[in-house]
Amino acid sequence: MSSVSGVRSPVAGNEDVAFYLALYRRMLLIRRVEDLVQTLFLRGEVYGTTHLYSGQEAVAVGFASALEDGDRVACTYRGHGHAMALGLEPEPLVAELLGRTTGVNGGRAGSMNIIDREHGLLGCYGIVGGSIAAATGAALALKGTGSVAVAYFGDGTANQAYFFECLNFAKVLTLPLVFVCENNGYGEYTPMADVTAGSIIDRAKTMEIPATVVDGMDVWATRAAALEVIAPVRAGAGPTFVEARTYRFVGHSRSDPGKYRPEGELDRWKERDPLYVLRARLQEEGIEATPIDEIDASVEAELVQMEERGLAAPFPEPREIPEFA
Ligand SMILES: Cc1ncc(C[n+]2csc(CCOP(=O)(O)OP(=O)(O)O)c2C)c(N)n1
Ligand SMILES: [Mg+2]
Repeated sequence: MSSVSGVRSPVAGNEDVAFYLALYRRMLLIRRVEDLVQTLFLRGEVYGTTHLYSGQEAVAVGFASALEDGDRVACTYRGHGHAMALGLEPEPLVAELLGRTTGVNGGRAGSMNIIDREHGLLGCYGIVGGSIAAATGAALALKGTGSVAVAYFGDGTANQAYFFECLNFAKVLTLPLVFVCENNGYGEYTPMADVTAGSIIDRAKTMEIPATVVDGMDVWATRAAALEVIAPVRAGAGPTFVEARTYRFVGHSRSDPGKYRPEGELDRWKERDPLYVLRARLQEEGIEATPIDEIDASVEAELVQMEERGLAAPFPEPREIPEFA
């Protein structure tokens, strides 16, 4: 797994100004790429469906910043942000969604099936719970190596059979597995509270898996939590579980306007937009506005280029469908 310069620093206390700014740039890139993807989707340029990550950036970026080469990650269909947080550049991601040969999977995977082995991404799984099962298998292979597997999944996934089976399996076999539940309050159009008995972390605790809740809108908090909980997993202590409280700023998928959400809820969460939270923190750390504004401008320029180049790239040739006996 090759690291993106500055975005990964898996040792606590090793951060410098360039590292903080790189975190900001990566979170902003994720947000703006998702805006672009939505625009392209509504223009009919994106094949298949999309599930955008806007609002949840601090989870993927905070956790990815604490990972090392050799770690493996499985995520859900809401995976564009995870792929970019791990180090995939936006251009091959956007080209993939446009179905072009320059896409990370040659234009044949699309939004829900992205794989990026170079950065440790095993896959984005359209089947709810698929990411947990894939990461559990990876953790089995990684046992004793010092590397960890990370399973990202949503709150709705915590009500699935896979969830309980994999937690149990990981605990009994002392697997190096980090469960990261991204609790955004909804599974499709259903409020999580209406369909979930008790607390999610208590489900892990009852299996004696250490479990903690973190503010998923604050990249400082997610990074600190990741550094703290992953260290013992790496050392062989077995699985750990984190529930990141977060919110998606857009609908579930495609052009869902999210009308099922109570009035004012979105605005309240937007007050804690992870980009604002990070910007404020950067200024507290003494970083001036100028380099941050420069990042904003450079991201906009990058977006224009990636759209132009993506749309100009060729589609893959159709291949013969193999015959099965
Ligand atoms: C096994 C399975 N059942 C149902 C679905 C349909 N489905 C797609 S997304 C989704 C909601 C999942 O919610 P959550 O786990 O909270 O993730 P979020 O979309 O909020 O990130 C459902 C039920 C599916 N893809 N796979
Ligand atoms: Mg959810």
